[in-house]
Amino acid sequence: MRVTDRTVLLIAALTIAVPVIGTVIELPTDYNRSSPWTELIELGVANYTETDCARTCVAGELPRVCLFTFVMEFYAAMGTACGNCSNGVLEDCYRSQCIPADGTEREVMSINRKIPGPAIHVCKNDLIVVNVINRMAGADVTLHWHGFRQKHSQWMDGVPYVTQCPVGGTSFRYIFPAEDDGTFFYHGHVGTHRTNGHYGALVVHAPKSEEPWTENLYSYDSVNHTIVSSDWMHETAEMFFPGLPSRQPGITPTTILINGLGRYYDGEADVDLVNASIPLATFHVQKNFRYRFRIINANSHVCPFITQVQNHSLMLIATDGKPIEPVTVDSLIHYPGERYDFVLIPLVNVTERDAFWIHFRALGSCESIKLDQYGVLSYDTTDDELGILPTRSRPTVSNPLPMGIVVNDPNTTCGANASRLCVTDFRSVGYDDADEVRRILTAKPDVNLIIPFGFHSFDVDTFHEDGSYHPFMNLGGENILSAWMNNISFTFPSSPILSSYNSYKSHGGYCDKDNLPANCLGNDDNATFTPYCECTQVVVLQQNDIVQMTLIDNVGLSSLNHPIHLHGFAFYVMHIHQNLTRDQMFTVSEVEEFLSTWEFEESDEASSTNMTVPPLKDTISVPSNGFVIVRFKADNPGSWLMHCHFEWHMSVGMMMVFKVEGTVSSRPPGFPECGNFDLLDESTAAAVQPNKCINRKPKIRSSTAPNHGKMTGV
Ligand SMILES: *[C@@H]1O[C@H](CO)[C@@H](O)[C@H](O)[C@H]1NC(C)=O
Ligand SMILES: *[C@@H]1O[C@H](CO)[C@@H](O)[C@H](O)[C@H]1NC(C)=O
Ligand SMILES: *[C@@H]1O[C@H](CO)[C@@H](O)[C@H](O)[C@H]1NC(C)=O
Ligand SMILES: *[C@@H]1O[C@H](CO)[C@@H](O)[C@H](O)[C@H]1NC(C)=O
Ligand SMILES: *[C@@H]1O[C@H](CO)[C@@H](O)[C@H](O)[C@H]1NC(C)=O
Ligand SMILES: *[C@@H]1O[C@H](CO)[C@@H](O)[C@H](O)[C@H]1NC(C)=O
Ligand SMILES: *[C@@H]1O[C@H](CO)[C@@H](O)[C@H](O)[C@H]1NC(C)=O
Ligand SMILES: *[C@@H]1O[C@H](CO)[C@@H](O)[C@H](O)[C@H]1NC(C)=O
Ligand SMILES: *[C@@H]1O[C@H](CO)[C@@H](O)[C@H](O)[C@H]1NC(C)=O
Ligand SMILES: *[C@@H]1O[C@H](CO)[C@@H](O)[C@H](O)[C@H]1NC(C)=O
Ligand SMILES: *[C@@H]1O[C@H](CO)[C@@H](O)[C@H](O)[C@H]1NC(C)=O
Ligand SMILES: *[C@@H]1O[C@H](CO)[C@@H](O)[C@H](O)[C@H]1NC(C)=O
Ligand SMILES: [Cu+2]
Repeated sequence: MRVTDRTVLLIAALTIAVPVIGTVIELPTDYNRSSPWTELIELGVANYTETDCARTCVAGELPRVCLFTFVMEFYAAMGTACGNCSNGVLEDCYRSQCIPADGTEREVMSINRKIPGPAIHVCKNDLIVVNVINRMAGADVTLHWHGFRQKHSQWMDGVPYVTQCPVGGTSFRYIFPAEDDGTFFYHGHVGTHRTNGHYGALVVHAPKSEEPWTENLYSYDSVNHTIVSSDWMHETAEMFFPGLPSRQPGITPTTILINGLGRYYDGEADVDLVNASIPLATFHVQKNFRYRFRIINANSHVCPFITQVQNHSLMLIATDGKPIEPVTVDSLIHYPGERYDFVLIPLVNVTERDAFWIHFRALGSCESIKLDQYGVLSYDTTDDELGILPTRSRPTVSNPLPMGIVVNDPNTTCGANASRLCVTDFRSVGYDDADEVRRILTAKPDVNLIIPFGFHSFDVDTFHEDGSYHPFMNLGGENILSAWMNNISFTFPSSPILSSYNSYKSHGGYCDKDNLPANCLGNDDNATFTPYCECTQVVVLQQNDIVQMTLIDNVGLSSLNHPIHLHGFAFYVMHIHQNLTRDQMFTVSEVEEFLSTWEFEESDEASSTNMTVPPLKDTISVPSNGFVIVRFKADNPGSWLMHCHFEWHMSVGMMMVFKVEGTVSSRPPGFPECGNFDLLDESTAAAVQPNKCINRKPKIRSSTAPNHGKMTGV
């Protein structure tokens, strides 16, 4: 980079600093990413509980060991640590063990007595070490590092029974390198723990000089400008899993939290329901500077959020951690599991200590319950100034900010309206090997997967036949649903697929749509009558296959866009298809017909050095009744889950696993094992077949288009 006075000034201003106290442990640049524990033992890392890593990243600097200790507990929001927080003493709400949430006392699952859990900020190539200590009696845990591909650490993906055994009343040390920079997050991957508070920010910063944009887009990338949104309930999520028939509306959030803070509003009447004076998430900026914000959607429920900053435009520069050509918008709609980075376009002439509302609204099926929340953007103030509230008029659900240019409007046909953008309107920047990218985008795929997903609606009488124990959620009344991909509702095996694949396989432990267990036979593409099928769906991919995958929403509801998340990879989003006038799902054969003539369109000017490269994402919202085409190269051997990121849908089987052949990094020494025990079965514990259903051949009537009535929380 050419150094001018201006860049010197900007570099000087650039900080991701938190106070540098405590321990710094550096690693050789060429540490072995596949088995770093040898080096860690030599460095005496086990002697420490945490080290400092949040810093301004500098090219050529030695990577560090970033050590965290996460203690997981059952704990209380608005508990004794909160002092007089409920009486308006704001400082008390910020006490280190106080979880104010929305001011309502409830039991939560916490990490280090915080919600969100401690934020992890590291530099690219650092080694992240998280010692998880589970103090929650009766609850297994794992942590997933959402968006990390774990290419040299496949064992550390944190999916129970896919990459590891869940952690009971013990501890587990996650060790993995930060190979890609970008905005990620971590969250519990067992049960509905994420909904109860097990999530937090995970950001890998890169040296400014290694950023892919030709222009200098911003001056500050602060740890204090990370926005983690979540949906919150006043009872533990387990209260609603599988669900209570008398609770209407079904399974639905009560409050929106921003960085764990929010007021419990009645959005319709626009009144504060607890008067707890909970502080709002506040973001401080200085006039005339540009700030990089990172927004993480950690929601569990089905409602997307729209985020708007009063009077400000947002220049989007990355999605799911991957850089894009900047696109300036006014409203950003985001789904669970997605991340967006934006540069806040500053106003030229704000008044002294001006402040603006940041407005979050829940859309989709939450529109009827009028759910919204606020953050504050504050000019010329410092991080220790509490209780700043804008004096400007506050946007509300019924009187929101103008929409302007919107990303991810669920009511649009992609490409049809210049003020309604889809992620397919974004362009990747910063790829290394142009020829390889072109091949992934345009070659005839080695594997062409067409994967419908949907719900299975049970009839109450057959559902409750003796000996029948199907996993389900109850959305209120007699609305009993399970979920599937490829018509198969996923069940976890009893020991991790990554370590037990061969022994399970030899006992017929896995299934796919061409190899179904006996209780699933009769399965076909008949959209109106599909027998319910439950097994461990594992689709095998050869190493380096170019995979084209088309995900079809066969749920059959309007305004419910499922965010599908793939572990282990980022995929190119090639095409998003939705026909709003059709109001009917696409069948597999219709999609096959579409694909037979569809081709990815390169721009005319494209050359091997200047291509139209679609965005890389790991979570894609599939429009209701539509489909999405993605492509990726299966260059990461391992066992990788793909699932809907709505917590309840995943919990009832909207999941499947890709087993990518090839050599996985060596199994960490002492890696824990688990499995069934059956004294009377000759096969070993690990080989106990998950598909041996005890229920009789099902006589279940089903429909892929269940009647939801007016239920909110699908
Ligand atoms: C972030 O905020 C904290 C107070 O909440 C403050 O101590 C710290 O200096 C801030 N960091 C930066 C980089 O502004
Ligand atoms: C790194 O560790 C892996 C696993 O133990 C080993 O196979 C590989 O040879 C090591 N690489 C180097 C460069 O030492
Ligand atoms: C770690 O602690 C052990 C036991 O106290 C000690 O023997 C060892 O020297 C320590 N290692 C380092 C690198 O500090
Ligand atoms: C709350 O405030 C009152 C009055 O200032 C004080 O007496 C009391 O000790 C405080 N309680 C806590 C838990 O800090
Ligand atoms: C909150 O305060 C307002 C105004 O002081 C009052 O009308 C309302 O009843 C209070 N709400 C609760 C839940 O205490
Ligand atoms: C903010 O937006 C409102 C409504 O569009 C407008 O009236 C006002 O002038 C704007 N203020 C600033 C400082 O841009
Ligand atoms: C900035 O100030 C000028 C002069 O006072 C005014 O005309 C203009 O509308 C202001 N811009 C905004 C965005 O408020
Ligand atoms: C989408 O359309 C529905 C039905 O007209 C409407 O209720 C909803 O508000 C729209 N959503 C958005 C984000 O505009
Ligand atoms: C684009 O969508 C917006 C909002 O729905 C609408 O007001 C506008 O007319 C549309 N423009 C075109 C060209 O269809
Ligand atoms: C689909 O299911 C219906 C209802 O049971 C049945 O009549 C029809 O023959 C099935 N179609 C196929 C192709 O299996
Ligand atoms: C959308 O669906 C309608 C009704 O089925 C059909 O007439 C129309 O051709 C479709 N449009 C596109 C672009 O496929
Ligand atoms: C690359 O393509 C864009 C349009 O897609 C064009 O504006 C630009 O000039 C091209 N750059 C080069 C170096 O060819
Ligand atoms: Cu879903």
